[in-house]
Amino acid sequence: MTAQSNRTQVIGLGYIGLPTALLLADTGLEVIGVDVDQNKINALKANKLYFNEPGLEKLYTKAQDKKFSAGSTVQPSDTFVIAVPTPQNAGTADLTYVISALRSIEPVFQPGNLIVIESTVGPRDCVDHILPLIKKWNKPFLFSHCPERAIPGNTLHEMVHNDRIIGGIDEESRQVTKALYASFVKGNIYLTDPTTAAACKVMENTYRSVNIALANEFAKLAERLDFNCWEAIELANKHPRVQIHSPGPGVGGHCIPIDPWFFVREQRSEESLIRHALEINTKMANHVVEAVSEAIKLLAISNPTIGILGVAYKKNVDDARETPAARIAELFSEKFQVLMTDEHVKQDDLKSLEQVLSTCSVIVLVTDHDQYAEINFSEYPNIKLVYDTRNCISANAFDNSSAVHLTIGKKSS
Ligand code: SAJ
Repeated sequence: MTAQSNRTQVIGLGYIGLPTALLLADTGLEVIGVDVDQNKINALKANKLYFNEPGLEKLYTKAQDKKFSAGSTVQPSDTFVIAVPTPQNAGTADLTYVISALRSIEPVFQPGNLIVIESTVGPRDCVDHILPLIKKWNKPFLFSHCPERAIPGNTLHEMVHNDRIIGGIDEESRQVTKALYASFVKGNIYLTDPTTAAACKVMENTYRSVNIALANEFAKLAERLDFNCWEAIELANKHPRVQIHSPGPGVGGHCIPIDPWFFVREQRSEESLIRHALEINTKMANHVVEAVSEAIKLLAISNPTIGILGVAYKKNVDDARETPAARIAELFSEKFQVLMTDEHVKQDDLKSLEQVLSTCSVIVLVTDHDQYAEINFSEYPNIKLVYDTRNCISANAFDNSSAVHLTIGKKSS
């Protein structure tokens, strides 16, 4: 019973599925990308990509000369890679899309085919929910969970160079899946079972969430105790066993604010460090709004209009899922008029950067897109206060400007 991996189908052509499909196609494999969203298929057929990621366009152009095609129906294949969203639902991974992908595979599934789940799932989801469903088909199968570990903004590089963890149900599943991934992964490939693979993925994102929460606590302490948190973190990180993360306006994206809940839900005690970290990160939005509101009062800025720079959840990406900018804008809009800008993100309610800079009296930088480091505030005499949640605006940007410049994690003086 060996899947030949001659034809591979990638189900779900999003931030992970499309790059994975193209990397596989680049190795010469026949790859069919499938998505239920006809707009995505139409875009691909019209040679258009629907999200930006360094190197993706070039890879897509190359894939067209290879055996890559996109469509909306699942075809018979040796291998099916599922990379559909698993949103959080009451602390669990919502498996609706995974299950519907499996249902679309069922009619074309042949004995010995391989199914790989790339979507992030809870540690026991493969064993408790996904495998029982496949077993009902009564055909021998190979199965692995190979959680994606690439970061938006550097997806292709990380997909090729990061180590991968493959959790197969048996040795044959592990080896066949390893052969598939080894065709494009240059990092090490480690083999384990599906539950351990899923637990690793959730642990990785939990580690980051808790470490960011710690940095956020340090930032608030720095403001009380009058030290520069950014400098202190840089110096503390000179210690060979310390790696403190960066404070900020809170945490966004589809992983760090979500995946740790898969563990919290399994914890029997209310005293969860992981839950507390998630809450600390969410409440950074309140911290930002309180700090800015206090400064507005102190500086006696009347009728302030708040301009939010950056809506994406992190620098230089076009992804606004779970972004702290949304929470911050909502809190501000209870008291003030708010304008938002982000030239990476496509959203109807956004203004141009120039419009925000030339009309607002208070600027709150939420996302550290490169372009914001080049703003010269002396060109905008209307701006009275700038609050930087990422420590990315240098003092030079305020040469010949009378605006007050505050940074999270530094005491306001
Ligand atoms: N952030 C901070 N301080 C930091 C680092 C990040 O406030 O020191 C914020 C960011 O601004 C952003 C959020 O946290 O709002 C998350 O960004 P991120 O760059 O930490 O992570 P993601 O969500 O883009 O990608 C993560 C990655 N996981 C890890 O680094 C452990 C990526 O490798 C995973 O593939 C991805 O989650 C995922 O899909 O799980």
